[in-house]
Amino acid sequence: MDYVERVFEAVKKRNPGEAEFHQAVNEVLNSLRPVIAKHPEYEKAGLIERLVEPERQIIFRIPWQDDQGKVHVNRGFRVQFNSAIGPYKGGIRFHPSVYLGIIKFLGFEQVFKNSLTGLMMGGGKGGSDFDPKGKSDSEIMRFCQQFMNELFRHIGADTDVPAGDIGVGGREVGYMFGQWKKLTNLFNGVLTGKGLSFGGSLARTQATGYGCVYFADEMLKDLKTSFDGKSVVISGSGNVAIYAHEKVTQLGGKVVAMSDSNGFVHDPEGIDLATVKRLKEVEFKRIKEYVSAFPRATYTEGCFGIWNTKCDVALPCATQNELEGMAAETLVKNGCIAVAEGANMPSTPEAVEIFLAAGVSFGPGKAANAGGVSTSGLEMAQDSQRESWTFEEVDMKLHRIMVNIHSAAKNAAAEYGTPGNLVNGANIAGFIKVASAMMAQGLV
Ligand code: NDP
Ligand code: 2IT
Repeated sequence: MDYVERVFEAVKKRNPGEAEFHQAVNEVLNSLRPVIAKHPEYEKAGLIERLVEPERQIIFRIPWQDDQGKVHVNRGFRVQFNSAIGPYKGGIRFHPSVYLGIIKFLGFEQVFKNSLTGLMMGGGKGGSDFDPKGKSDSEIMRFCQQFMNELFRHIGADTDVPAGDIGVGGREVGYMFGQWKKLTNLFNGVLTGKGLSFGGSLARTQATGYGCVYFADEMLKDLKTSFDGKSVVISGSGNVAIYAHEKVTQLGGKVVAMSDSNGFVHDPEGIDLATVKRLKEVEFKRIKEYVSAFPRATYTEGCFGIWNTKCDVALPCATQNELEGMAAETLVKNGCIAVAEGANMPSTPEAVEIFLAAGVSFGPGKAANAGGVSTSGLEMAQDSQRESWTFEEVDMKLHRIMVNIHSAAKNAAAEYGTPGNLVNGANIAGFIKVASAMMAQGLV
């Protein structure tokens, strides 16, 4: 067994039952082989063993009362994975599937993603197995307050800066910020994704979706083409999916299918974004309702079928492991030329293999969806300066960051012997900065 294999075996043994965490670690470690081979000092310093072990993991009880007065107990998590290059930074997810393995996979990915942005941010992630679906506004508020009643002692503007993720958007960040302020008597940039009236950044709402499309646009440029006239399938219909749709449409593409966890809609004329925004951002309804507004569209039960829709570009923007091997084969067969991941780890390892083998341009999540956390970094900068930049200014910086991430991943892929493989490139480019900071800071 070589060094990488030994570390991976130890990860599986030490973190039993955490399949998503194993999957994320395995992919990164495999990419890093040529870098590790060039740097024997890493093994001496136990660098990879340290890289795969979170600096701190916090698990806590969240008791809360529903509108009927019934008591519920959920579990809260914050995994502070790596602070070598900046304060821990990463979102909070509220979804019933959340357990330690999900938060650890997300925190691990975040370390490399945040490094790729070029900003001063370490990696972390948090969340709860709380299910926000069907909850009243006051239940959501009470839950967020109770979540913060424990989290506040572990975070801080220069320590750990949470944000949103699945099930956590502007409303939840607002409630958490309010409770943080109440508990600490501080007003600072401890959370990002805040409302514009209390330190939020313009373009943060759009950032992940826009950033993913900016990244995909760079991939298409390498294929000597663009979004103009392309048909695009976007899974999900949440924050990332909606703003990916908006940017694809601005660039001349046509989004023909979108989904939620229940099923997907196909509209050959192009999905009307205003209708999706109304259904999802205002009325909190299911994507199925789209066909009431547009009878020309069809609804299919089950979210996995969306990848059977013929398209030129696929943007998985819902959740982990939502695009499996068979779906990848279908996409390839139907002539898909590029896949950029708006979600975190949406393609299974088998699907990634299929895309790479078929020569489909593939942009992995930690690079393609880094626009969200990049703009969070820009929000932190604005908060520190007590300033707010215009939408155009933030969007321009976001665009520049995405172009830079694409070229960093592309260059690293070529330098380490796998030209065009943005999976290897993103993992290597993200790792190099973190590794050099960890080496410089000694055994801590
Ligand atoms: P939202 O909560 O706004 O939307 C999530 C969307 O994905 C919904 O349409 C949801 O459907 C669907 N979805 C969630 N879980 C599942 C599931 N288990 N199976 C099928 N569909 C599911 O979240 P975001 O848009 O913010 O996040 C989407 C993805 O993007 C996640 O992987 C997240 O980690 C990633 N990401 C988000 C960033 C951000 O800034 N928000 C930044 C970078 C990455 P339903 O409503 O039915 O649950
Ligand atoms: O996965 C992610 O990068 C996010 N959910 C955004 C994190 C952030 O801190 O903005």
